[in-house]
Amino acid sequence: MTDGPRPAPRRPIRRRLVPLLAVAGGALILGGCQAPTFGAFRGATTQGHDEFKLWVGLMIAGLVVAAIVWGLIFFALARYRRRSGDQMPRQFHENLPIEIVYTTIPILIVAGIFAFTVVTENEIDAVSSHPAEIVHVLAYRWGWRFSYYSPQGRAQGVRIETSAEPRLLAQPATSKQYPQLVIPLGETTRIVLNSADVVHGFYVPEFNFSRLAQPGVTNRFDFTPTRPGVYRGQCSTYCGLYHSEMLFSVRVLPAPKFTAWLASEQSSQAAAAGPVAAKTTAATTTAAGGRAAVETSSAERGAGS
Ligand SMILES: [Cu+2]
Repeated sequence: MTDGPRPAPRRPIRRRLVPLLAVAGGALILGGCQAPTFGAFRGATTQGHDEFKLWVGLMIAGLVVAAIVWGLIFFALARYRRRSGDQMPRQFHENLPIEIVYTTIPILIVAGIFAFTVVTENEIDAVSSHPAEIVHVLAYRWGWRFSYYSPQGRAQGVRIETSAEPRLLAQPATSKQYPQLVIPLGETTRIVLNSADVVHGFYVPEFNFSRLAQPGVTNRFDFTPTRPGVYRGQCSTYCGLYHSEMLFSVRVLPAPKFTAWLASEQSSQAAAAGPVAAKTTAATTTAAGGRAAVETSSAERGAGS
């Protein structure tokens, strides 16, 4: 008789491990029905919700992979731990089937992530041929201008813009110090985004959406809000001294209220400012007119819908 390696108790460990993995995997899969947000917003637009679903899917896929990897590591640690009387185990250099498996599986995972990402990005970037409203957004140092256009591209005489002098206000983005983009609930608003000077970023966290505002480039995208409310927005690309003051908010109103708001803005802005209507949203309105005139960029004028 030899005193070779003691046969390990295979059955008991496997029996205990299989139900454990099944319970953990089942909890993860069932947990997907009421998925946690994993730090993201659920998305207050249809586009933002698509982004949220992709994010949650990737996080769950990552956790499943992590669970399998950790499970195999701990299984190997427990199953093949050193025991008294052990001898050097059999040594070998390669195992072709295992190498094929551990090369193929990651390739399939990455291909799957790529496919889901492309499909989701295409959904988010798709622009409707019949938007209910068109808003030209002009970013400039250091503010925003929102100009409203009809679906046919006619200016509606409503303009909301930053009017406070550039200085460190350090207020919340939803404060009245900053401009507010108002859009209708459940309808598609086309945003036509430009920059008058340097690269800025148009970012609304609760829409799970950010896009660069670039001089000489027009970016178009749609928002279809699903929840009324007020959402903060900010410049997401460092653009200079008062970058932190490039704040704004988005208010989503039910469609009838939006129509009423637009009509009241049209009449009040026409009465207040004559041919060039501009709404001032801050208490400090002094230099706003001058800055607006300087910053009416050719970019915005050239940006058709
Ligand atoms: Cu900026």
